[in-house]
Amino acid sequence: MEFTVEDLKKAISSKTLEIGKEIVIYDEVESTNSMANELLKQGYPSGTVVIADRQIKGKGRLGRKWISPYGKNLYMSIALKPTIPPKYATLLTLTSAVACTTALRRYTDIPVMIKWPNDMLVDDKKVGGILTEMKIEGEKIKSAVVGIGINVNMTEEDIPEEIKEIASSLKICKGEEFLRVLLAAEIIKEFDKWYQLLEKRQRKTIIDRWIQLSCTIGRQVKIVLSDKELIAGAEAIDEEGRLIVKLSDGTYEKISAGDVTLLRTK
Ligand code: BT5
Repeated sequence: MEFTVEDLKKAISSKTLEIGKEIVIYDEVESTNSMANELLKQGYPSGTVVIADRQIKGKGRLGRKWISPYGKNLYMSIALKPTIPPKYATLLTLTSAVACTTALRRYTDIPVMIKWPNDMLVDDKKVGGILTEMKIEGEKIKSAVVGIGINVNMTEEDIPEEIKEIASSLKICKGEEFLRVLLAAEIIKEFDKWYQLLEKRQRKTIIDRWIQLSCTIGRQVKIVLSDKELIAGAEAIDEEGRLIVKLSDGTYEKISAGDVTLLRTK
């Protein structure tokens, strides 16, 4: 990795309250999410950040893979012990998307948008994704790991055929390279701020900001659920972070997990 923990801490400069108190950087891991989980088990505190230069088994949602070439992108996980009730679990992903998107916009000036629940898009192509994994015990979230993958300096040639149609990178969007250390620092600072709001139950502030940054609300979408497919209008987000959609017969459904494809522009 071209930067050290000290470099990153210097770039963060301000004192974050919780996120980044401990930072561990690896050259190569199977998945930063799995490693963050492992560190939590070993007693590392909530807010520990894990970064790697390459992932051998980078994970997407639902057993999918996250393509993680060496030295180009940001692969980062944040280990947490949230105090929010499990019913607000989806909100942790939305909070993370708000933090990452705000940080990306500030550092790159690219108009990154969020697609519900976890994609960061530029011109409808994916430049980043978030994978939240949780351990729930009874009525409590025992631990959570938020994994953040951002395509930073990948070129068109670096993008494998299987995702060429759907993926992009900050470099492709803007025509210049970005420093991963500065991007990681921005994300950590924003994450600290938004995560505190979540912990303080400021759900409306988070959801309002999410809606401002979203390219999902107001669009016609296709939703693939485990048992069916729906075509509907994306109308709103409820206070648990679920997507409220209006079907052609005028009825509404609340979606808490599923894949969304955007069908028409606003
Ligand atoms: C996600 O899943 O978007 C979550 C990605 C989270 C990755 C981070 S990296 C650090 C941390 N450690 C991990 O092991 N994971 C997290 P999902 O919505 O399921 O999207 C996965 C799909 O996106 C794949 O099936 C591909 O179609 C596509 N994809 C895979 N790699 C990609 C990439 N680098 N850029 C854009 N799209 C990609």
